[in-house]
Amino acid sequence: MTLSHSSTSSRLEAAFAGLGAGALGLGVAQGLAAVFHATPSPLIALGDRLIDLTPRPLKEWAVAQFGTADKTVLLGNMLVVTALLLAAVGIAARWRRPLGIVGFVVLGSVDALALISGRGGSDLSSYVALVVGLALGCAALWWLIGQAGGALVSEAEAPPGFDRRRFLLLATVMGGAGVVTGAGVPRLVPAATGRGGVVLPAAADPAGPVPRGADFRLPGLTPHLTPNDDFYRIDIALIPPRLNVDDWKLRVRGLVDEPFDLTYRELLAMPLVERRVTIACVSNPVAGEYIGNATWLGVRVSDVLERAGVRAGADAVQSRGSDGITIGTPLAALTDGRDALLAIGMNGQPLPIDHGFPVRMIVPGLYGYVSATKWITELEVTRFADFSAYWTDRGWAPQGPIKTGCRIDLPGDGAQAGDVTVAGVAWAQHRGIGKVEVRVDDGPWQVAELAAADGIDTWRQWRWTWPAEPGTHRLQARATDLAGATQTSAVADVAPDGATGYPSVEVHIG
Ligand SMILES: Nc1nc2c(c(=O)[nH]1)N[C@H]1C(S)=C(S)[C@@H](COP(=O)(O)O)O[C@H]1N2
Ligand SMILES: [Mo]
Repeated sequence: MTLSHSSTSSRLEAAFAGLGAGALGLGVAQGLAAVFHATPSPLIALGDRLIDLTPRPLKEWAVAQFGTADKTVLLGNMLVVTALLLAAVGIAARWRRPLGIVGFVVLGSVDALALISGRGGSDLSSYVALVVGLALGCAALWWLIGQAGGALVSEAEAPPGFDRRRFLLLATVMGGAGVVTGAGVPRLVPAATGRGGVVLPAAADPAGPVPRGADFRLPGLTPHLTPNDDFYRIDIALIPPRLNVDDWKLRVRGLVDEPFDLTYRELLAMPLVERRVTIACVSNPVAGEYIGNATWLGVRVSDVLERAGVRAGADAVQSRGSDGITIGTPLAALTDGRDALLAIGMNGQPLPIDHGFPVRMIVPGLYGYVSATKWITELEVTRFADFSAYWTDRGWAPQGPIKTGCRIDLPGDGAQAGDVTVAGVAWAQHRGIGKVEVRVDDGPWQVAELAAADGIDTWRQWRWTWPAEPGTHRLQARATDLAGATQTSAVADVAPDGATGYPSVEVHIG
């Protein structure tokens, strides 16, 4: 007796074979890349290229739709499309086995192209991981299809002894092994060599306690210090690079007398400074959430530059992150006495991986895209005329001082007529906040009470008691810096150098 086998179900088995063998190859490639510390890994190389090639309107739409989850959405879509392609290769292999190999090699070549054209060049070990994964995937597919004998190839008859369930199980185990390797190994690697082993030395120059009265501690009002887990994350890395401190070094080069490499251990041996600094993203819309305040521990960038000896004629530092980004910062902002840091600590913890472990730059007064390089690997002293940084190539301004701004956090929903607390935060990094005013329904500006100042590099809370009447009202606020300059009312979009306009909220008083 022969088992009759419909062509649709054998197509399904072939799809499973492509999926299982492909997932095995891809997973092993990802796992190997993690073991080699290869950047980028084959999958990330592809994601990075997709991010770089996304036109700005589509990117802005994605950020508006998904916020900082945009990368998770992209990764999910990539995985679904990849799975469909692998299944299609399986179906092709059902017809002619060599076609399966051709299919996998084509997919591997697309990935190799992503590695070749990648942001900062790719490690040799990235290619090795890709080739090993590809070879394994091809071998696995060849073997699997062979296991089915003619069952997948001829439409009518399965060979004696073909066990359909066993076949599907084999494909599933293969795919499962790939997923476990690809997702699991990268998580194990840094645990051995990375962040868990770091003990932060004490600061030679500590930040001191937050001044009394800097935080009104009102429920619903943004706290003065942003906990690490609540801190916004913005970067071009599909998955944050997992660097380890033993391999990390900072190359200091360019227009300097003596280029040198700095290891993590050497960095920690330099004088450590601790400062509270509020950083913000140029993509933060008026009243947006892409701003946060933390205590940073690190070494002054100027100490590192001094050791190299900056030559005359330089006006910029181009830094690189291991995700391939390049960031251009005015040399003056790194050497004019403000606390520009190569930070290793955030709120008493080693930098979280999402926020740049092991080392990032923090510069008071500048938007992140021109200053806050995470996973930093290089400082190149140069001239603005001689390079163009990642975001400058995409239409953003080469220089990005943070614009004075503020946000209204309170009142929330459900306020009742009577005395209502209106409160929020205001910032003018490295100039300091001198005044915040509020107005109701385009009435006269009312001066708000300011919380105690915590230096000029952090935001400042403010509050105002509003004798509120029932109905719907519009509240607006505006901030003025210590030099007396008030934020502009002119409405501007985030591109090319930061949004402006007064924050405005509508509130319903019961
Ligand atoms: N390596 C790297 N560093 C980076 C970026 C990036 O994409 N890659 N983005 C910058 C931008 S645009 C901002 S706003 C800040 C955000 O820092 P955070 O994610 O720690 O809040 O990091 C900056 N540093
Ligand atoms: Mo940013």
